[in-house]
Amino acid sequence: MKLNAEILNEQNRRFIKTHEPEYHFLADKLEKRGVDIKQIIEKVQELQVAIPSWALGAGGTRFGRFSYQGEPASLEDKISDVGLIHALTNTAGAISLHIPWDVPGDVKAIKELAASLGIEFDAVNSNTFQDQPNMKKSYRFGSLCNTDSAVRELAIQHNLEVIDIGKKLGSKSLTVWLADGSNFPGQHNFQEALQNTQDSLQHIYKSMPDDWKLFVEYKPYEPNFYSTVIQDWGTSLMLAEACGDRAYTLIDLGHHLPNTNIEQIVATLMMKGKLGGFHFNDSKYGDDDLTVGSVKPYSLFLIWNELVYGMENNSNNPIPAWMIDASHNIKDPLEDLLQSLEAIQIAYVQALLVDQNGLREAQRQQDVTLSQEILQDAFRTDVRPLIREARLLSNAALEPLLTYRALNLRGQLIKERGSYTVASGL
Ligand code: PSV
Ligand code: MN
Ligand code: MN
Repeated sequence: MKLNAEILNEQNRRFIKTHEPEYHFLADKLEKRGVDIKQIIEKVQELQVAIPSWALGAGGTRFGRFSYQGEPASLEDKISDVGLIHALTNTAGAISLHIPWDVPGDVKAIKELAASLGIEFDAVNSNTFQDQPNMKKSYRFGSLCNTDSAVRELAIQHNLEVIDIGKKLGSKSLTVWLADGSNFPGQHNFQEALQNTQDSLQHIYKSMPDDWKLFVEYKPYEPNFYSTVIQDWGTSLMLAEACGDRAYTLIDLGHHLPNTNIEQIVATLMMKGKLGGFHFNDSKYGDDDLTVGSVKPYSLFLIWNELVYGMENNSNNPIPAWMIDASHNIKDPLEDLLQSLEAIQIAYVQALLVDQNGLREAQRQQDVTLSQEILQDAFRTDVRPLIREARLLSNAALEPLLTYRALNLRGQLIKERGSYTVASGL
């Protein structure tokens, strides 16, 4: 199923009368303050967030999984789902694949399909947290960290195969998230596990094409509950530095212990030019993978504030590869992704509205109250009319979620794919 400009224009006509006065009111107000509206709209139009192939079906917990009707059953289905979200929002112009879940059959056809929908291939992800059929050795006790060199070699070879697949599709980066860790004190020699991981990552890094980046993701716990080899940003940064210039740390918002100051981690990594990848989601307790912005929108804004500051001031840091890494247990995955994309855009635009000069001056004057006021003033601005305008100018939907529902897109997917479906890879 494909959406075209005609269908979207027709839908947009329903909302334009409400949108126009709201947009002009906000634009006038901000322009009077010296905000360059055109530039903000262009920035919104440029922001593209990759959708992970594993977020297009219903996720689950260890207690069960409730299938969502019309789920994608193949890589082609997943790409066309991302195409729908991208057509509605003009913000999801990339897909991130997980191997071996998404091994492409006909590479040429897959590339053509993606190109026809304006979708690029973002980072490819390796999977050494599950054993695959007919594997000679098991990842039960870890992969790149394993005490058994034969297991490490298997895991390294898998990463090299993932790079090969990515090369064929046009990806330019590899994300490594490891489940490696220990469940009980005494199980690991911490130093040996870290050293093995570093040696393995260096091997993978050296095998990457010269124009590729390596993203090293960290996570403090789960699936191992005593220790994780790459537990935090410091360990990830150390490993990235040991690999080389094109290795970076990847932040996943759910991969922190409660109350960690993530915005400060963003600032630290960007100052060092080492923030390469970014996974959005939200959480109340741990790696909950909830809809972005659904629980802690102010934290998301503070994080974006540091991202914007870093993008403007740290030219040594590449623009991070943005991705949503969420799991949809009870909502329609596509609706959930639409909500996440909008939450990302809202926090981004609010951060763009921060009066940076005023804030620097207030900080110099040590005016704590004013500093807080400046941040909160931006956060409390309803920026949705600007985001709608950006979508309108990109021929996307003024109201993606309402349009998705009005066109009964899920109903159409169910008609095409069936009512009981299991997304491939889950
Ligand atoms: C596991 O925690 C995880 O959610 C990581 O965030 C990875 O990015 C993702 O799975 C895919 O491997
Ligand atoms: Mn992640
Ligand atoms: Mn995670």
